[in-house]
Parts: sequence; structure tokens; C-alpha cells
Amino acid sequence: MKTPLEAWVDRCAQLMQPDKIYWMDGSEDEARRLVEIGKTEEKIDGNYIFSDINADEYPHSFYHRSHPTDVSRTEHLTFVCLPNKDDAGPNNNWMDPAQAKEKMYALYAGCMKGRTMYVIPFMMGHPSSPYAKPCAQISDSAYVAVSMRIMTHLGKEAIARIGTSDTFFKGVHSIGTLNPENRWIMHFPQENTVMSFGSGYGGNALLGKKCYALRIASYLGYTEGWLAEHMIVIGVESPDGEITYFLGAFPSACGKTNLALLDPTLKGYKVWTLGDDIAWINVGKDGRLYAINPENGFFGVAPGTSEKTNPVMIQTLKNNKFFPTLFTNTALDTDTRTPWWEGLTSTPPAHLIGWEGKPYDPASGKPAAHPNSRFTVSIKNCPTLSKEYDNPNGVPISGIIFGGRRKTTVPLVAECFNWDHGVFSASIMGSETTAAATQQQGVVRRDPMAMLPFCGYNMGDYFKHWLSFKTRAKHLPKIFMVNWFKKDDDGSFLWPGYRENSRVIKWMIDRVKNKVAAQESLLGNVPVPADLDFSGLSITETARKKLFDINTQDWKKEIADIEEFYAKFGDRIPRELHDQLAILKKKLDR
Ligand code: GTP
Ligand code: SPV
Ligand code: MN
Repeated sequence: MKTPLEAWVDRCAQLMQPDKIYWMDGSEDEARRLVEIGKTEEKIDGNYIFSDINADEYPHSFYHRSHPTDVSRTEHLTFVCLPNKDDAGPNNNWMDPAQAKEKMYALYAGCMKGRTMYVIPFMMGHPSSPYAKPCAQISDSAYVAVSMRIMTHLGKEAIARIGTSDTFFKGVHSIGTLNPENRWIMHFPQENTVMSFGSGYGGNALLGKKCYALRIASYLGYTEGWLAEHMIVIGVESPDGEITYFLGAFPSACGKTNLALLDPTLKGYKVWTLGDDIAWINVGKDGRLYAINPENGFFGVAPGTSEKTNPVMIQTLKNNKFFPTLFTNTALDTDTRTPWWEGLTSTPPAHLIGWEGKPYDPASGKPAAHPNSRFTVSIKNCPTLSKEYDNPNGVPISGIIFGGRRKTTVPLVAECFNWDHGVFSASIMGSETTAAATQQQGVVRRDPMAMLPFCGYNMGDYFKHWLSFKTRAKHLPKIFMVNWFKKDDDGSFLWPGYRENSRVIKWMIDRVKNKVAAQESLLGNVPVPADLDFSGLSITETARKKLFDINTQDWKKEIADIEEFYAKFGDRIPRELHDQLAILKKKLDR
């Protein structure tokens, strides 16, 4: 008798007709063979998908160039297929499940002729965790197969955990012809299934990541009483040796990985890394919120990463013990055969090949590396990995940080008054769009909890679910709103950011431990100036004031935008959030 997993693989193979079926075991030998296949057999656009990188500089590392149209998530081609359109909500593209399947089956028919079907069994979450989930993906891309080894707990343990059950997550993936006209990412939350076609890009193709661990898992969390969030997980050690655990939600390309691997400039502080993108949050036996990172690697933005901004990530990439690390769509220095990206060094090396594969001309005015070029690297390389990383129960959370990318309007930091106010503040978050998704860049959009592209059901219901933790949990974390990206009139950042963000975190720890008082502002409690350590920073008094300035005119415009956003959700917006909005409006009118 075949297991449900084997039967599912058979059905996929019948439809897609691969030449070969290969079951992955997650071993290093296997990864080496797959990379070799990528260097000598598998091609995209006429080029082998992997090439060597100077192993003296970056051990076990390989370069990958994607199809030029396949460089970021495609939100307009991403659908949530719940039976009822309203349950997917205005935050999602919707298609009827039967119609979506018909469309996908037509594309999948015979799509793997002449190719290998990789069967990828994996766990999201450490296999020993009660919160971990068994999963399987099929794919016809060696790049995806190798990436899954880096990003998930891939191997036989997952097959054991799936056992004879049919409830495991099923991820169906083919890169197809990489034609953007035939690119679809379809989610079926009620069937624990995702069908993806036409893209090899991370968030579109590594189905354990955004598709499962956020869109499907957020729906599971809604029905089962937990949360799947676009959040980092960190422990911050203070000079007294105590570790305070935080979650941090920032939209794509807005600073999560940098904060997760922070090397604090403040003396006596240390950040321990648990996760840089996704957190699963459950109420523990003691009534506190506990978080695990369901992933096992980093898929990080390369541009801006340097010895100065993120030395821990540079170490993670250079002291590589895990096979392999991948660099995708960066530029390549042809003299040293090393990857290069904007911000790695202040001036580009003399001989560069740009991300599109042609010699780079600095006079072109275009970046050499794609703005969304990325590295894929095991979290096990990270020198600041927390001792609690594999703790099956996760870590107890004391603070949740939410932050968008805003030139104006939002101050450096504010602590929310209470849980309702925190959920409200996170629900009205705005952020300027970035290169992480294929769309117009730099326009402010509402991005509640940094989950707009990742919430697998109606966000009105999602807000209600967040509010419900008031009664589900006994001890709730504090909620903080931050903005590292406020700009001066001349367009320069007012706040140095990166490692200096530790100064703001120190204040949060002091607030969690009740060590300092705060001042009430329109948006929450803000630091008494003496409590925020600015020592050694060259920030003028005027800039300091601007960082905390809350402009009433800006906020009146903001309110209009928020009302428009809420209106899209009709009566699904919980009463508590309308009440909070009314309070804010009243304060503004005063
Ligand atoms: P995703 O992987 O897309 O979810 O992105 P992320 O949220 O992990 O963002 P990441 O840390 O990779 O940063 C994205 C970009 O923002 C990079 O170019 C960083 O250099 C830049 N960045 C990160 N932190 C700061 C900061 O504190 N200040 C400024 N000005 N830029 C930052
Ligand atoms: C993001 O866009 O938020 C990412 C990259 O972390 S991806 O996995 O492609 O979604
Ligand atoms: Mn992300």
C-alpha cells in the first residue's frame, strides 16, 4: 500500500510527466550532486544555473542568475482560493478554488517532460517542536531543491512525521517556461496546498516560506488559536546578563534581517538571533506568548549589507561551514570571482559583471546588483545564533516591535498604551514599497503588521484574531512602533539606523523592566530625552527633535487614508479598532 505522500507524488508525476523522480534526503552529498547538476546540466536562458565563487573568500558558495523577469515576488499573480471571496478579503487576490485548480492543472500537464521532479520532504520548525509542521514540495528546479535544504529542516525526519497521514502541507511547484504571462501562485488554505508555476524566485517558489509559513499558516493559526507572522525573533542580552526576547515586524526589505543579526554599538548589549523573517507564536502553559522560527536559513537582501552595517551577516557568509550558500542576482567581480552589491564597498570594483550578465558600466546610472539580489545561507553559520534556537517550545516574548519605512509622519519610537492600542497602531501601519515585490517602488501603502502580502484570509478577521489574545494570554508583551527611515528635508536619513538601533532597543528593555518613565504623545509613550542614549552620536538637537516630531497636518491626511483602508473591510473591522481611531481623531482635533 502506498502512503498518502507516495500517492500524492504519483498523482503529480502522472500529471507533469517528469523523466525522473528524485526523493531528497537532505544530505550534504546530495546537495553537492545537485549543485553539480546546476553547473553542468540545468540551464536558464542558455546559462548553467550555478557557477563557482572564489572559495577562499566565500567557502561552499555559488552564484545564480535568475531569468531577468523573475527577480522578486509577484503579488498581482498571487491568489488566495478560499470558497468564499469575502473570507479572502480585499487584502488578497481571489479565485474560485475549482477554477484555480483547473487553470493550474492545464499548465502542469506535461510540464516536466525532459526534467527531473525533486520530491522535497521538510519540516517547518524544529522536528522536535510540538509547533512544527510536516510538509512536502515537488519542484523541477535544482535551484529550488538546493535552496530548500538551506531554508528548511529537510530530510527523512519529515517523512517519518508525515507517516500515513494525508494532512501534511502539499507544495506543487514547476518553473514552467518562466514566462511572466504564465506565472501563478495559488493558495488553497482549506486543503493545506499551494500550487505555483512559472517562477523560481524565493517567495514564489520556496513554498515553505511565505506561501506556507505565512499565508497558509496564518489561516491555520486563525482556526487553531495561534499566530503566523512576518517577524524576526531575537533575544537581547543587557549588561545584567538577562536576555529579553522580542519579535519585530517590518515590511519586506525594511530591516528585519539587519535587526535580527544586530551587533549593538551600545556597550554591554548583545543580540542573540533566532529568526529573521517568520515567527510562529503560541500561548505557552504559563500564559505568555512563545515564538519559534519555522525556517532554518536566511534569504537576505544583499544590497546595503557590509562590514559596517551588518558585520555579523558578513561573518555568516564568510565563515561558511554549511554546504552551500547561494548568491542570486548580485554583481560579480571578475578579478576576484566574488559577489558584489551596492553598499558592500563604497566604490565598485574595476571589473564587474552586472546582475544581467553583461560587463557593468558605472556610467549607466543603474545598479550593478539587482536591488532585490539576495543570499541564501544556513542560520547555523550565524555566530550570534541563540542557544535557544532549537528549543522546541520557543522563547517567551516581552516586546513586539512594528516598523514601517516612512520619510515623514511616524516618529523614531513610541510605546503603545495597551494591547488594543497596539493592535490598532499595527493595523494602520504604512510603509513605502520596496524592490522585494514587482510593483511601483517608494509609494506609501497600508501594510498592517507587515502582513499585507502574506495574510491568507480577510484582514478584518485577522485583526479580530490579534485582539483575541487579550483573553487567550495571561501576560501580553508590550507593543512598540518604530521608524528607522525618517528623512530630513534634504533627503538624508535623520537616524543612523543599523547598529545604532540598539539604542532604541535598550530603551524598550528599560520600559519592559519598568526602569524608566515615559512621556505621553499622540501616538504612544515616547522616551524622556535623557533616557534615550545618544552618547557618541553626531546628531544635532534639531535632528533629535525632528525624529520625534508628530505633525498634526500629516496625521489628518493619514487618518483619511486609514479610514479609506478600513472601509474596504466593511463590518469585518472590529469595534475596538474603530474606537481607537475615534480616540486618535479626537486627540488630533484638540
Ligand atoms: P525581507 O527579506 O525582504 O523581508 O527584508 P528585511 O526586512 O529582512 O530587510 P533587510 O534587513 O534585508 O534590509 C533591507 C534594506 O534596508 C537593506 O538595503 C538594508 O541595508 C536597509 N536597512 C536595514 N536596516 C536599516 C536601518 O536601520 N536604516 C536604514 N537607513 N536602512 C536600513
Ligand atoms: C520578502 O519579500 O519579505 C522576503 C523575500 O523575505 S521572499 O521570501 O521572496 O518573500
Ligand atoms: Mn520577508
